[in-house]
Amino acid sequence: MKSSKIISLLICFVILIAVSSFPVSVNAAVDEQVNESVTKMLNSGEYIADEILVTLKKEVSGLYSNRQTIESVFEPISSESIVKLTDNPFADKGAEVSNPEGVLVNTDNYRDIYLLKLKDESEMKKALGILINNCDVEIAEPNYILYPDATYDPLSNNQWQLDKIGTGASWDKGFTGKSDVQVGILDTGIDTGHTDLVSNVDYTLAWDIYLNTSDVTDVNGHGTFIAGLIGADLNGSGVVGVNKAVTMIPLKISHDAQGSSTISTMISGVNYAALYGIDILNLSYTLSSMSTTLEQAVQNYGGLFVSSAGNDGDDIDVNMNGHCNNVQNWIVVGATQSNDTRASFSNYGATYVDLFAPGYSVYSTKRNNTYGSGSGTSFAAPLVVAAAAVLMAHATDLSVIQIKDLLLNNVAALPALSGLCVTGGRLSLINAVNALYSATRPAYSKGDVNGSGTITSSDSLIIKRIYLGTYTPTPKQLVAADVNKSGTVTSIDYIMVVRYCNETYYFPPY
Ligand SMILES: [Ca+2]
Ligand SMILES: [Ca+2]
Ligand SMILES: [Ca+2]
Repeated sequence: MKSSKIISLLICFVILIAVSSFPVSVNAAVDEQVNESVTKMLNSGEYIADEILVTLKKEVSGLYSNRQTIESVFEPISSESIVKLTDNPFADKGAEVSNPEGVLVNTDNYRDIYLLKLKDESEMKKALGILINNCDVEIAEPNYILYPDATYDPLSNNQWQLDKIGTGASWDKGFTGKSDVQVGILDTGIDTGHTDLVSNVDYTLAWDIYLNTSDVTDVNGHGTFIAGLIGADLNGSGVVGVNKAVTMIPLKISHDAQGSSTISTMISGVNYAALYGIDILNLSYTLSSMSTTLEQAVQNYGGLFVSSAGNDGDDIDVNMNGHCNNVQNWIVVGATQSNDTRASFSNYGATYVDLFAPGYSVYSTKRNNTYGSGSGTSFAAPLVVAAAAVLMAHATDLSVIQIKDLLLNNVAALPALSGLCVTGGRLSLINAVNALYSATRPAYSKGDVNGSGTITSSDSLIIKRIYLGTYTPTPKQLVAADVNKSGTVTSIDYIMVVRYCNETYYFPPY
C-alpha cells in the first residue's frame, strides 16, 4: 500500500522535472490548456464565487493521507478555510456514530474531498489553475449552485393549464422552446412594462397595425394575458408560459377599451407576419361572420394560424357557414375546464373546431405588472400556439402542416369532447413530444449510426468507439455519428445520443 504512494510521489517528481525542463513554449502550451479548461468550468454554471471543491488522488487520501502532502496541496493558495467534507460533518449536531463498523466506505475507491474557501474571490481562476496542475489532486472545480428541475414560478399553482397539457413533462424531455421561434399576437397590445414578459418579447418587430406606429401599449389587457400564457418568463417570480424561451411579437389590432377590430386590420396583420416571416399567429377574436377575404390572407401566409372558436356556446358547424376548415394552415380551438369537459361558453363543431385546450379560469399576466385568472376560448388558442412554438423550436425538420398534424394527431382523446371537434380531444404537448421520440427515422439519419431506423444505446456505443479510434465507420456512419455537425465525431456527439436515448434531449433527424 505504501509503495503505491511512493510511486505516485515519484511520478509527481518525474513530471515536475519533465515540465520544468520543457522549453518555455511547451510550458506556455500547458498553461494555456489549463487556462482553457478553467475558463470552461467557470462558464458552465453558476457557482459560489470564492469556493472550490478539491478531491485528492486515492494515493494521498484516507489511510494514506499525510499531513505534509495535504499542506503542500493547499499551501500555494491563500485560503480563508479548508473543510474536509469526508470527515464526519454531523459531529456538531450532537450525532454519535454508535456503530463505527457500520460506516459505509468503499475503500477501493475512497478519495478525500475538501471544500476550500478563498480569501479573495478574484483569485478563483488562478487557484483552480494551480490545483488542476497539482498531481496530488484528482478533481478541482467550483462549488456550483444547483436548482430543482422542472419547477414553475411561485404563482404557477394557479396555472392548472401547464400540467394539463404536459408542460413540465415536455421540458424534462428537452422541449422547452427557443427564441428562434417567432409568435405574432394579433391583439390589443401588451403591457410593455410587465417584468414577467419583457425577456421573451421582441419590440423591434412589434407594431401597431392600424395606426402604423410602434406603440403597442395594451388598451384592454387581453393581449397581455395571452402573451403570459405563451411565454411568461421562468424567472423565479410570477407565472410562466408554456415556452421557457420564445420570441413574442405584439401586433396591435385594437384601439378601444372593448378591444374591437376589423377584418381589414386583421388582414393587414396577417400580411405583416407574412412579410416579416413570423412563424405562428394567434388570433383570439370571435369571428361572428366569416370573411373569405381573411381566409385568403391566411392562405397567402406561410406560417401557422391559430384562432379561437368563440364564446357563444354554439355549434359553429351550423352557425358559421364556411368557417375556416378548408384552410390547411389554420387551427380553430375551443375551451375546456380543468375537469376536461367543454366550458359552457365555448363554441364547438365536429367539422369547424379542430381541438380543445384549457380556457376556463386559467391564470396569467395582467396589465400594470399584475396577475390574475381569465376564461374564454381566447385563452385556449394561445396554448395551442404555445405548444406549436415548442415543437417548432426542437423538431426543426417539420413543416407548418406537419406541426399542425402532430398536434391534432396526438390530442388527449376525451369522451366528453367526442363529436364536438374534429379530433375529439384536448391539446396535449407531451403526447406530441412522445410521438416524436417514438417515431421511426430514416436509416443513417442523424444519430442512427447502425442504420436501424431508431436511436438506441448501440448507436451511442458505436459513436464512442469512433471517437476513441477503435472503430472505422463507413462514410454514411460518419455523417450519422457527427450529430452536432461540427465536422468531427467527439464525446459531445456521444452525449447527445445518450441523452436522446434517455429522452432528455431531442434532435431532429436532419
Ligand atoms: Ca415568471
Ligand atoms: Ca440505430
Ligand atoms: Ca460532432
